[in-house]
Amino acid sequence: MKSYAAVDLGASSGRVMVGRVGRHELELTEAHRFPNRPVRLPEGLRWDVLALYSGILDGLRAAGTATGGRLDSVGIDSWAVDYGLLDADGALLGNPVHYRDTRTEGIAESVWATVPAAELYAATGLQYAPFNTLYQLTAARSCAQFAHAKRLLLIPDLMAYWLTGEQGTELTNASTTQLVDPRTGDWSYDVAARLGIDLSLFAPLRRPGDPAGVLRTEVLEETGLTGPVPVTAVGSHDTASAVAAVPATGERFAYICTGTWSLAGLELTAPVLTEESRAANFTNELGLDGTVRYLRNIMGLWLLQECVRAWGEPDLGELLRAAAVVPTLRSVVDAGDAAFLAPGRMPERIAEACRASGQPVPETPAEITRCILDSLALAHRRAVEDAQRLAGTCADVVHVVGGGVRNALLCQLTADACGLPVVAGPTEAAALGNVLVQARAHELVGDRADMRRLLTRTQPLTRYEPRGDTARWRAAQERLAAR
Ligand code: LFR
Repeated sequence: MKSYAAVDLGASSGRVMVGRVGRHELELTEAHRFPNRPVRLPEGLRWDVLALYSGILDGLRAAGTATGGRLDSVGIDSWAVDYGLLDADGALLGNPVHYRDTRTEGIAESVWATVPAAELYAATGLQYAPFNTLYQLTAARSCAQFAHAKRLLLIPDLMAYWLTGEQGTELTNASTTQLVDPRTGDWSYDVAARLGIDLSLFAPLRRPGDPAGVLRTEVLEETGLTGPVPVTAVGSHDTASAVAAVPATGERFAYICTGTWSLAGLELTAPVLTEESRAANFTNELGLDGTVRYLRNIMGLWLLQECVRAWGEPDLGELLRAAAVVPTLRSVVDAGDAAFLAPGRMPERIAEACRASGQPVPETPAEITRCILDSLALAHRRAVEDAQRLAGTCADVVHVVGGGVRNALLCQLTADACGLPVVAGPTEAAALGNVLVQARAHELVGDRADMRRLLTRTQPLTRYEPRGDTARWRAAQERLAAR
């Protein structure tokens, strides 16, 4: 058995997990979990990357305690699109900007004046989201800091740089910048040139499985680990790692990676770059082995997390039990609406959206929670259906992975809405995908199908059969579209 550390940074917490892998074994345990608290500064919403880095060091120390100081490798994944800028000495210039910061408002229009949105989609296959790195970079260009920037490292690559001293740009995450051509897996040189973006800001591309340096001596001292400890590039976009850990047994599956976001779609072998796909705002992000993660971003459990925060953190189990007995589909909101992106006042914003669309206004926390879960299930249905239509494929099963696996009501409603069985699990999909890519680099597992077989054999999964017929969900979808 070999031991791998998976560093998995999410929008609200980070964790270091230890994966023990053998030819027929896969065990995952949590070594350390730490909060990820964005900070609101006068200049805007920022990530506290030093706290994250400290959390990683604490986590590696804890991982070492669990494995007798030996790790066969370390892999890092995180949310996408955000980055740190380095100066000519390799020092970080300022605090990385949070993708929920408002600095990109109105920026997309200025980009589209140079490269029309349709051309941008045909070249990069990326959904429109205000936070795509391309728009962030366009907004950043007028800042004093940017004049001193010599290098841009995406968040997992920044952490890897601090751990190893080596710089690289991991491809699955690079594909979320909107500067990569999903057909070639290389930069979109034409888009970058037309928009005046200097691609030499980025370190050379590396792919999941590539070596990414070894832990620096100081890191070994701080963590008590015995060197050398290699760092391996994984699918450093958390969603790429999570999709790699979807325990599918065949080809005809859809997936929903749940957590702060719901990322719902298909694994394809080639991008879908049609105008219809652009209009439906589907994205073509890159996955393992040249696959395409053809999916739509849905606001996800963020909607509930923000409400729970506003309500002073009530007991979640009780809240979900109360929500389960609220009638289905009383009122729904568009869970894909970017109007819900920014933090704050979420219960009020949801109530306002229901009022504005002439539906019953949910009032109690249970009613609002039910409105959110019904809305998510409906958005899941729409995404799974649209993805199949746009890609011309068929799914027989929906795999739900990530934090939402723990939410049985959401899983059942998703099965009901999609009219397909849902297989829920694993919860820690991103960390498992991260570990499996490291194990594959050491030839402990074979291809993607082999990785998935190992997951199916070792991870607890729950199956939800669809209840009732989907007509009421279809009707709710039509009502929402008509508003
Ligand atoms: C999920 C995720 C999504 C990405 C969003 C912002 O954690 O990585 O895939 O669209 O965060 O980076």
